[in-house]
Amino acid sequence: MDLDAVTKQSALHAKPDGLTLQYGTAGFRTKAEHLDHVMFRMGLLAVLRSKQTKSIIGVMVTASHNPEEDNGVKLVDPLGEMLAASWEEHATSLANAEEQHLPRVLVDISEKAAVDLHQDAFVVIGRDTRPSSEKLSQSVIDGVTVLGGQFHDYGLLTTPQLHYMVFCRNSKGQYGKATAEGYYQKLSSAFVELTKQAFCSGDDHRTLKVDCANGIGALKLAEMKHYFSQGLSVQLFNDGTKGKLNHLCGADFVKSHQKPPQGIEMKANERCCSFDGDADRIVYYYRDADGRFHLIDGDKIATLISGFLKELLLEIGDGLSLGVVQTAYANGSSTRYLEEVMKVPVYCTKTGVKHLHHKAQEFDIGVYFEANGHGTVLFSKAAETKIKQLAKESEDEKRKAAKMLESVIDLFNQTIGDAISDMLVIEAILALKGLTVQQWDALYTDLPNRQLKVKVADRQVISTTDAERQVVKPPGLQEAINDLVKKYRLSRAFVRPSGTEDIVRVYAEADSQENTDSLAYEVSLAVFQLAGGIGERPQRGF
Ligand code: NG1
Ligand code: ZN
Repeated sequence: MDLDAVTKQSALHAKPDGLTLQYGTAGFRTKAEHLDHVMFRMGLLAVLRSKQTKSIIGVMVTASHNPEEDNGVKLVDPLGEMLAASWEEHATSLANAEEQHLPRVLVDISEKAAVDLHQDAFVVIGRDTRPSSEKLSQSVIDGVTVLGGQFHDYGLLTTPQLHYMVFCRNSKGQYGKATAEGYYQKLSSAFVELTKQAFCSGDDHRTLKVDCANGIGALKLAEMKHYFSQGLSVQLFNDGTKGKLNHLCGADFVKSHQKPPQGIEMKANERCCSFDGDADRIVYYYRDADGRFHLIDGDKIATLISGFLKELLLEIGDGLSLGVVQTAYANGSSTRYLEEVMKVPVYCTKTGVKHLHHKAQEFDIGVYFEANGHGTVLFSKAAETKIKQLAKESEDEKRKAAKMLESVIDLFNQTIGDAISDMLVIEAILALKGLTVQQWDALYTDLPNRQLKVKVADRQVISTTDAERQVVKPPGLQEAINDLVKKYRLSRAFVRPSGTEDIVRVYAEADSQENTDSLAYEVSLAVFQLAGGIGERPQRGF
């Protein structure tokens, strides 16, 4: 390592004094103007990680569903997964090192992680459409090159596309071709194959309106839609030509406000969906004949997909295990429906896809979705081999099911939740089963629910257990929540410190929206009083 060169270059990407950041569930994320040094340093770190794993590493510049002024950065590990937990600590210490300590911290990390500094390094870089992203990704490149790493800059990509590129390159093309075209071809040919047998009842089934959150999803879907135009026609809204990224639109807005985005025309019973700013989340929705808005969130997506997979697994009858992984934010009705009606085992993990992903890997087929629409399906190597074998050899009905499963494997981006691949899987299932959006929605009725935020002086005063469903600290808070929950029917509430914002999140559900809102308000007040609330007291009414 040429530490003198690092010091010199680093001065051009100097760290503002006193700023400390944490590599959290979504990497580093804050206002774009505070991120230049972090980007440079993540370029350095990516080189070390690449040398250590003797593989290609990805760096994605995005702040996903957060406001346009924010930005962020995440590293992608060799198989397209999120950065290993032990390296999150290295990321944090490197990002927070004062200028003069930077060389020492680099040496420390190399020693601790036994990095072979003579190894070559290669880093691939992608970015979203934020105005700040281009410059910030240049800072990543500066970091990569000063440590002698090679790189390929893909420019604009969705987050899942970058994960795909990393995996393709490290699997030497076995997973697919590491180009945008390779991605489009892989997904759309699996979609076309899967929907071959669909009974198409008129145009209604085959058009979908997509709110692209004024983000990267619009550019990529516009490029891709010609590849599957026979099976599905997508109409893009909020394509970034006018509006601001994630502003009054996108999956996060629709899910948290439980209302349609601006900038999309919705006729009664039309199927619509929203992506988030980097296209790794998706939610569906429609307006009924009475004008009422219906949200179909990640829980109902997981239900549709796991129901379909369960049927195919019964058909092939090979004893492959299927499990669904959710978080505490999953609507209680979805958990009940999955367990009691569909008889699918359901597990709850902490918030953050890395936890869900990890748990899902315990099954032959693991379906995981956060309620906010971030999720995918993972197939174990053993399941994949078995399915591919059955698709070749077994008798007719079995073979048909195995072939469909084979397409599903290709259609899901196996590395991370991907709005585009989720969308294509959902559209294929709806077409194959001849389901309308209303019929899908009617699988179960969501319990009314509400999410609120409370500002506290230090959100770390709250600690939780039982996959974040119970508070252990501060004393008295869980008892207070228990007493409030007892006042309502079908009720549930929990609180946890956010991993991405400086707030505490409150979640409540109950038998009516009015009761849910009261419960959410009362729990917020308990948090404010018992966990050091600051600023304005929570108010009743929304
Ligand atoms: P935090 O801020 O820790 O609640 C949010 C989402 C997560 C996940 C991360 C990463 C909710 C309630 N929380 O985390 O599910 O998506 O952002 O983007 O939706
Ligand atoms: Zn996202």
